[in-house]
Amino acid sequence: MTLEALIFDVDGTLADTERDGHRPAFNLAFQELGLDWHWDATLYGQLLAVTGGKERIRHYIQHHLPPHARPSGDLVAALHQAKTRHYLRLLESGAIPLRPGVRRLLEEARREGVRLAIATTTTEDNVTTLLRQGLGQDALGWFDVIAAGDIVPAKKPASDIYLWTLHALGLPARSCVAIEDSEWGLRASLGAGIATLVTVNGYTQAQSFNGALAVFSDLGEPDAPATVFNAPGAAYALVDVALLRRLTAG
Ligand code: XBP
Ligand code: MG
Repeated sequence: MTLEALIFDVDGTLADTERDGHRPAFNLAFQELGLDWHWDATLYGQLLAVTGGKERIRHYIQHHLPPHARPSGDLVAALHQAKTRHYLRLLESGAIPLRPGVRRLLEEARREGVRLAIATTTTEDNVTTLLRQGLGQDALGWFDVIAAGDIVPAKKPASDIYLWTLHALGLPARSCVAIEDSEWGLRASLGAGIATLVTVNGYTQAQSFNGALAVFSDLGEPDAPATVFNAPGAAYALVDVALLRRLTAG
């Protein structure tokens, strides 16, 4: 297999965005619309089983609120627009840095001629703002494809967003590697036939990652080696293009 492209998930992978980013943005939107709803970190961890912010709000209304407490009108679109506005403001404040090794691997891939793409459930605005904030204004040009949110009918763990990304890249799955953080994300990329490396975070570390190339704590930095979870003692402490080529050479 020749490695032609890396396809990155966003939330939890490029940055640890959920607990201290999306979650407070949801809570600010609830306040703004006069609702007494509050998603604490534990409840949010449960709600992350539903991908997509609009779908998550709808799930919360249907499964966590008694019938008499459910809003009469359909507030989902208005709530999600307000939440996205708050989330973008959080990103623009610089409050959410890229995870270890992300910039290093992206820059190395570019030097090595490995193409870059994004395949995410979140909105395109959220992605472009995170990339500009974390990598600089010209960062969008690093990516041949940015596939985000509602451009596909079904969100992860469905493989739609990865199949869309492969088509847009004009590449077969065997020429690509995906980087994900969650079980649902892994199922989506594997379902599209894409070899996938997982870097976990606080919300996903206990999930199952059968079929992953490898499971790491993060992508690692030379002065801050990563922990390899599914190959204890493995002699690699950071994820680089050479390792990805080695892991997919078989
Ligand atoms: C994670 C998601 C997203 C975010 C919230 O996406 O499931 O829905 O939690 O973002 P990823 P939105 O595929 O990057 O892990 O409110 O914009 O959906
Ligand atoms: Mg993710």
